Amino acid sequence: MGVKKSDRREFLKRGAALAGSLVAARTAVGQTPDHTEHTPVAPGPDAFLRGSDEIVAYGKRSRFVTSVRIPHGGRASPDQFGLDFHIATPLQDSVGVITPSSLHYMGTTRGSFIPDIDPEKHRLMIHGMVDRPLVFTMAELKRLPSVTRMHFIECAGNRASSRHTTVQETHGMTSCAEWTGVLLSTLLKEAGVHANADWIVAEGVEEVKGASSIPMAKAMDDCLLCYGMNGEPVRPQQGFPLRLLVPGFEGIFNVKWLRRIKVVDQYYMTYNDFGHLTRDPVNAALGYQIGPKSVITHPSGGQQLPGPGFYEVSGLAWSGGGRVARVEVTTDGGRTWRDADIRGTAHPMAHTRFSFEWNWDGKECELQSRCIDELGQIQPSRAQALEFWSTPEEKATSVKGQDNSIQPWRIASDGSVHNAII
Ligand SMILES: Nc1nc2c(c(=O)[nH]1)N[C@H]1C(S)=C(S)[C@@H](COP(=O)(O)O)O[C@H]1N2
Ligand SMILES: [Mo]
Repeated sequence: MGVKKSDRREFLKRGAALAGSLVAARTAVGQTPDHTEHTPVAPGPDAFLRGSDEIVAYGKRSRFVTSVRIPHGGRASPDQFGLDFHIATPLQDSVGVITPSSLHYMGTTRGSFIPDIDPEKHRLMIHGMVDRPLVFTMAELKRLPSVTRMHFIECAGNRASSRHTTVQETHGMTSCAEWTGVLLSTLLKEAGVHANADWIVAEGVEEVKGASSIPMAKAMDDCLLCYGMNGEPVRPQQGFPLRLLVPGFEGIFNVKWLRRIKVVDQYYMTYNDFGHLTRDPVNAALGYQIGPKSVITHPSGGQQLPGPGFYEVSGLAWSGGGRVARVEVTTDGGRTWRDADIRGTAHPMAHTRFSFEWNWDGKECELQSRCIDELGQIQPSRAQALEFWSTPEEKATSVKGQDNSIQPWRIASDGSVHNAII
């Protein structure tokens, strides 16, 4: 990623365009442009918040901030029995790259009562093909050297369809958090893995166990046993008190409420195999990886542009293959592509914010973004993703496997924004 240096002339030109459109935006809402020396006075607040023990103890967001998660996939959450199913993150309102823990998406393999685990009583067992089977308390895990890393998780069922109207519906089953914990390799080395042990099986506490087989090479590489998330303990919906993080792999591998790791010499079939995209142990590592993906979060479906002029087009890009190297944006439906700016640091297997300065001329147009990761993998078009996962004869309208295809948003001439998937 090179740092872009815009020369002074380019800078001044952009500055003038920006100032021009802001004046236009202000007059559009019925104010007089203010070219004189007097400074308009900002109004004071209508009211003040009364201090409360609750707000003192654990803050609260403004009542004017109303962004919330929604049930995903047409199923109520919670349902009539109090089970949670899939819940989607409001990406349309996201800024930066961290998903607040309260807004992190939630994925389940079969609907969950959230296990209510006392961390004092919780144990993690590592056994199977090891020299020394080990059992850890949470306190023991926290004494070990820790790492803190930014990583996204994405459910393999995070698919866009023409029926969706907002980015929360098309892409809300992914989130990104700062995770803290112990490298799984630290514990596996401590246990002493046998030479012919090529897999681990990781298991949660619930009755369906959320168990997955994971290649030993990945387990020894960058998998994390997390007790921390965004500066505090992992939330119950995300696996309190301990969850496995398998960076860049399909969401279902990231076992929550983790209680057991069995070291084995072959792929174990589990209930999760109903949820995996690939059941091919030979090409497992690549088959499990989330491909390069991106989406424009502003402007996105359901939003409204007030009128022509300057906008910062902004979105998120990520890849299971490593860092986001580049993001390209088109404002003419894919005829021409230009490099977007990467905002902040592109961490490996983490959401990465991109932005693109755009002057909208008020005509109908289509915005898209495309991610290129550090391996050189390029985010596919929808046609390519459909073709990859199904035969042309099937005439599929939804991607039958992982959908990392390019998302088009249509801006109508009245400024309304629409999902342009057909
Ligand atoms: N124990 C357990 N782990 C689990 C699941 C589960 O139901 N039980 N769901 C999986 C699925 S399908 C996904 S997509 C991710 C979602 O992680 P999140 O809820 O923290 O976003 O967790 C995975 N880990
Ligand atoms: Mo999932």
